[in-house]
Amino acid sequence: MQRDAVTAYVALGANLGDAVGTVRKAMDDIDGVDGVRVTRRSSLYRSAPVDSSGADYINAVVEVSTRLSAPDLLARLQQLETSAGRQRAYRNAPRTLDLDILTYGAAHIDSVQLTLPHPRMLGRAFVVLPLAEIAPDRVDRKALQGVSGQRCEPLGF
Ligand code: PH2
Ligand code: MG
Ligand code: MG
Repeated sequence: MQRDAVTAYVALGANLGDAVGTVRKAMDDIDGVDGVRVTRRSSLYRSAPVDSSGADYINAVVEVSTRLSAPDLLARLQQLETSAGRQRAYRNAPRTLDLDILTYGAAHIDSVQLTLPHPRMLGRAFVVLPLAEIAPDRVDRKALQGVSGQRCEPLGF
């Protein structure tokens, strides 16, 4: 039996190489995964590294409708990170592509691989601003105010 489609949100980030091209392509690649459809795309944002180093990041968020389980979705996203040349040198190292599941339906998950909802999502402008653009009801005013001091500007699509 096929599972019902679940709405999930995925954050995209990159700050090595052609970050704009990588994030745009990643949105198409996510849509190309079997069992995953991208239903909304935020604009791209340029943001200052948070607890990280190197160039400014390019960030965005997409909404997906998926029939994959959360662990299967994570595994497919990690394959896309690897295909984009991602190396895991150290925690928060500059990266060619980072794909983080923010929420998966109403699921609360706390496993070694995956914590959902993403524990830091509402404290980061580079997640809160693009998420508010495509899913305003998922971001309250307090979260927007909380990140207002972080540099994060929209670049368009
Ligand atoms: N990702 C991190 C750490 N810091 N900073 C910005 N601006 N954008 C990111 O995507 C980002 C970060 C860990 O994944
Ligand atoms: Mg991340
Ligand atoms: Mg990640």
